[in-house]
Amino acid sequence: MMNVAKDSLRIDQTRLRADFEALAQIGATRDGGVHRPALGEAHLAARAWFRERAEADGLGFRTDGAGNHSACLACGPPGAPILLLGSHLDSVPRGGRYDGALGVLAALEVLRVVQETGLALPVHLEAIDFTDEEGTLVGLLGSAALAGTLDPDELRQPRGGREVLAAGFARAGLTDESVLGVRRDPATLAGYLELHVEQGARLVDAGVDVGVVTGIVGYCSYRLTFTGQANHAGTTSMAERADAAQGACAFTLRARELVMADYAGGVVNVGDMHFSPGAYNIIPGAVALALEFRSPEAETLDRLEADLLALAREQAATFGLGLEVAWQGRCEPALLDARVQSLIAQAADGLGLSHVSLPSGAGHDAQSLARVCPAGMLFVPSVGGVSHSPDEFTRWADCVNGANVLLQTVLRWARLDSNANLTDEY
Ligand code: HGY
Ligand code: MN
Ligand code: MN
Repeated sequence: MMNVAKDSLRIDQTRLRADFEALAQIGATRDGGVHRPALGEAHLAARAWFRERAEADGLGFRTDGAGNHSACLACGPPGAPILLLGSHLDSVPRGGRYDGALGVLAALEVLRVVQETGLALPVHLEAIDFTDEEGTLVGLLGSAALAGTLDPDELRQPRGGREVLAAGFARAGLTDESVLGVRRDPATLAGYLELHVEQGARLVDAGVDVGVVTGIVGYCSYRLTFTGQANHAGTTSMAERADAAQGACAFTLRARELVMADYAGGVVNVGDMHFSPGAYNIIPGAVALALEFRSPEAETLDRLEADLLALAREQAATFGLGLEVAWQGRCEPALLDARVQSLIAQAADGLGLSHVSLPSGAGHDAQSLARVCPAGMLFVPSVGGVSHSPDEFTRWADCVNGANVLLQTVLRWARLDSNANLTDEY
């Protein structure tokens, strides 16, 4: 097929829409979102649906010891490297229907278009759904395992709790050993591409169709437990209290001040706080909080980590409290391959779509893959910039644009040379 014919190839948007609507019913919440935390029943049901679709479409299917699920198309010569396309089907608790799902479904659609047009490429294609991108358990679990960068300590003290992890592994038939054993030889990977909703408002505010992602933020998680003394809320004078809530809440407020004052481009979040014993009339003896902070640079992430832990110790001392600090994982920031960015931009140009280069403040599986192969990502606009919420919304025309850019980027990548090797002539 001539390149000009390939340039005219488009995804089947009716088929993609049918998949999108069907998938959104799995784990659907009444307010229009989805609740599919990693390796929970709804997530496993979504994976079963994905497998059914792949096999019904005549595609190959594979899964691995980390539970990653893939539709496969052997469209290259024997022994050809694999160009991975994908994202994740798990969601945050009570999240949106686009985050991750669009990328997996668009990847599946690209394989179907290549399959039905009978295109022979220098690479095989694989549409992958990575396990636990969202960090209900660990964060980027499946992609880090595949890249061989998963830290075993993150399975020993996962941010979602060891019990939750073990229950999820049991449901999915996984073990720590099976997860740690799935590393792919980078020589077998031509590269990785991911379509994702922006989860921010830059594209929609600028009226731009496509974001070409330049880099992805790094993030680190801690569980901090401020410990005081549970006591009677009525008979204990204010001066003699060892009130764990005071330390936890003062830390939360001052962490925000610190980052806003000293870390432009950094963010901090306390996403959960648990008081114990937890009653109106008991001074909290302990308060555990879930701390996450992010920066686009690894060195800045290190400094932010040191500053936040020092602040926690300071607030504990101020209120006469103990402090337990539990590291819960870290995902390194990543720059995405400039040559892949160029292919994405060319594909958008070829489709008459406007595009802009921008960094990602959200974490993505592409940051795992970027450690071992050329990786690229493209965004489509999020209306109102909302995400990790049932109100997450992307216009269907933008979803179709994103899937077509993904398809055209694959076709451009595949015509580079006989092995789809990226050259530096971009
Ligand atoms: O949390 C994130 O940044 C991503 O959505 N997992
Ligand atoms: Mn995502
Ligand atoms: Mn997400």
